[in-house]
Amino acid sequence: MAEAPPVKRKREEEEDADGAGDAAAPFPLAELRLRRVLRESARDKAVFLHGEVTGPSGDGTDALVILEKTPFQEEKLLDLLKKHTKLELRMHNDIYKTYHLYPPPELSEIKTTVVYPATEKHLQKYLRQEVHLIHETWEDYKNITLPYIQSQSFSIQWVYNILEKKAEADRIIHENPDPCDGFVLVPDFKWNQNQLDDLYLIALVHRREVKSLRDLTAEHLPLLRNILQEGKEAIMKRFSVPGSQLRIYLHYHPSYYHLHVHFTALGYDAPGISVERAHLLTDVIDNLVLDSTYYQKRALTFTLQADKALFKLFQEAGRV
Ligand code: GTA
Repeated sequence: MAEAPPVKRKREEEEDADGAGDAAAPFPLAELRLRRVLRESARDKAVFLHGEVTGPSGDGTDALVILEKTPFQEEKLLDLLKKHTKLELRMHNDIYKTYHLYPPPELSEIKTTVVYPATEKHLQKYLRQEVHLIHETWEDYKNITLPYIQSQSFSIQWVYNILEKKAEADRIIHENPDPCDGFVLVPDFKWNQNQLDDLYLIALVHRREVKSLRDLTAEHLPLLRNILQEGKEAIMKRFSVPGSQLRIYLHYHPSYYHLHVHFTALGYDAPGISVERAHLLTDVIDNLVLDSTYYQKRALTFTLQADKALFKLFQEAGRV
């Protein structure tokens, strides 16, 4: 894929207005000019677009738009079969036939995620690129990674908005308000809550100084156990999905350096569940019980995109 052209930005990540007020304004989709397709995934049935909002509301501001076909909703299947407007034959051989079915608009929604204004880092994140495995020792973390994430990481204003009830307050599924061992559980951005097949929730901790797995010690065990126990109970209560059918894990590295835990349906291949990124919460708890400084000792393996500044720092240090 060609190198991304420079991106115009109206607002940088670092400008940390709480952004919660933007939610009311509808995104001007009709004024979007497509600049390029960053990535498409036949498997996920999703396409990641870089657009530019032109006209009075945008003035050339960059936007990231993700279009994604959603899973079938069982309760709407009858409507889909009965209300379809057109069934068009594509192929016929003996008893075998394939068709294209054209459903009415209300049964053919496309989940649309918008980041607007988008920074260059948002666009880079979704651009399909070559990836490499990095084996990060604790020394690498201290000398290379930590200074990098302290200066470069994505804004976590959206997390503070949730914790302070400035955004998504009506979506909270469960809260333990303890400032040290408490957290908020909300549906993840990626889940439209229409069906349980792709159930995805996220637990955001109240304390603000824990960036990632690397910061965890036995001191955080009460917090992690609360997330595991109360998160499972809340999901059972609200969605009737038992804990044995949930995949509960942390990402290393996460995109956002404020400790959070992912809860996804076990049967769902959510983005980011691969062995080089996901760490099961139960394993994390067990490791910390065995050794409080486990995550300050062991090397952690993850992937980095070849054009990421962090990858270049690892290369310069001769660690790739
Ligand atoms: N409720 O405002 C928010 C919000 N934001 C900004 C992010 N999240 C939010 N949730 C709520 N409100 O699961 C969620 C994200 C993510 C979690 C952060 O917070 O949806 P993370 O720090 O470990 O980072 O988790 P992660 O997993 O990289 O998150 P992100 O940003 O979603 O990246 C997803 C990766 O999955 C991308 O790199 C992309 O390659 C891939 N992907 C594949 N399909 C999709 C898809 N349909 N939508 C988004 N990403 C997809």
